[in-house]
Amino acid sequence: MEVLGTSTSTAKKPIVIITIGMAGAGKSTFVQRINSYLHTPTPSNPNPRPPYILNLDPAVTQVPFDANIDIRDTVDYKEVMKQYNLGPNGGILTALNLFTTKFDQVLDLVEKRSQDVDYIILDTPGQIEIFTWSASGAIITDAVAASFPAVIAYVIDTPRTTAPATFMSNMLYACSILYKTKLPFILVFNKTDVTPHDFALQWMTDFEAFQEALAHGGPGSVDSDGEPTYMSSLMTSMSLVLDEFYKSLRAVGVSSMTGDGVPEFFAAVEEARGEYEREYLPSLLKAQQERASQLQKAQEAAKQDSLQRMMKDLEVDRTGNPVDDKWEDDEQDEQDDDGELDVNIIDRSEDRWPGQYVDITRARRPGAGGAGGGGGGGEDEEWDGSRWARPT
Ligand SMILES: Nc1nc2c(ncn2[C@@H]2O[C@H](COP(=O)(O)OP(=O)(O)OP(=O)(O)O)[C@@H](O)[C@H]2O)c(=O)[nH]1
Ligand SMILES: [Mg+2]
Repeated sequence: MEVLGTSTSTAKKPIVIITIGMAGAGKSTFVQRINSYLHTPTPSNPNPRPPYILNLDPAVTQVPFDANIDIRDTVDYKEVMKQYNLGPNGGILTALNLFTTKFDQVLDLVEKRSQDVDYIILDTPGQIEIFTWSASGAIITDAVAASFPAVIAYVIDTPRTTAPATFMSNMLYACSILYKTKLPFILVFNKTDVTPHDFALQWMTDFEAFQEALAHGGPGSVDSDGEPTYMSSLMTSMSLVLDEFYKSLRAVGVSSMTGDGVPEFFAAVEEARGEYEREYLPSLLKAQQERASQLQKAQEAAKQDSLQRMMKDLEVDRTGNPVDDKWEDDEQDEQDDDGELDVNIIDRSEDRWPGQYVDITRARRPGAGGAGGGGGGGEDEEWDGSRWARPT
């Protein structure tokens, strides 16, 4: 994996669009829409370059686009639910965790194709918190953002956000993701064919207008004496916080149904690339340098330590402590490490679906022989009923 900092130029790198949003906001439809936009020739771009798409939603039954890498090829989330005795959300989360253990392979596949694509698009699971509040979501986001310029496309269900209180909670959620990832951020007000997003833009730019909407937000905003209620003053204070937040992002209105606003979205992505290079990249490089110097210090300390131990060993009677035995133990350990969970992620666009279903939920099955278990189309015919150990 090439880390961005080691490259002299980021100009040719594809940009990663991480699509995040509440359940049903239209993330997958949006990915499908921008995918079709990127396939469409225009007079200024007669030979468009299709994007590279990753589906990270293990529970989706059908995706409206051809994913290059699909989590469902690697993990069967229903099997995970059975084996770990989990509910649907726990199953999706564990499936994502299992997939993340192989994310280095995913990155290698993406790196291999990075010369041929301008955009890499990630579609995330329906339940937003599974991606935004899990270790695997953070690992995936950090890993892609360390390798490529990256931007968060936060998809909002515009018709469902017209109530000021709902709007504010959605914005607070967006705010928390911005501060967690620190990546350039685009608010995508989706479904503008149903409800135009003008009200949202007005609330974001005109604080008074939003206060006004809050005050007339229905019963509960003022008490019997005409004073603002607790909820109403809380919302006023929070909207002050949001006012600051709005300054650091861009907003576009899109209809994933009609394609309206998609060119504006890509203009915002290009701006975000500049922001990534100006703001995210320097702090990433600084963190990498700090980590490298810490690692160097730790390695030097470990070297000193082993040197001292070796000197001590030399003083020990060799017949009592045969060195050969130690050597063999180490070799054995290495073999065990390598043999574990030997699974390969599939790039569908490279290998046109060879019919070998690789399922890491079964990789530890005795006699499975590692990745793919020798093909078998993923059916249960040879499964002996053994299960993965539950997490301790
Ligand atoms: N009218 C309209 N409907 C839309 C638009 N975008 C998505 N939808 C509809 O919204 C519903 C949800 O869309 P999805 O793309 O599945 O949403 P999602 O965020 O991927 O859903 P989950 O992954 O299940 O959370 C579908 O019925 C879509 O047809 C849009 O721009 N306009
Ligand atoms: Mg979806």
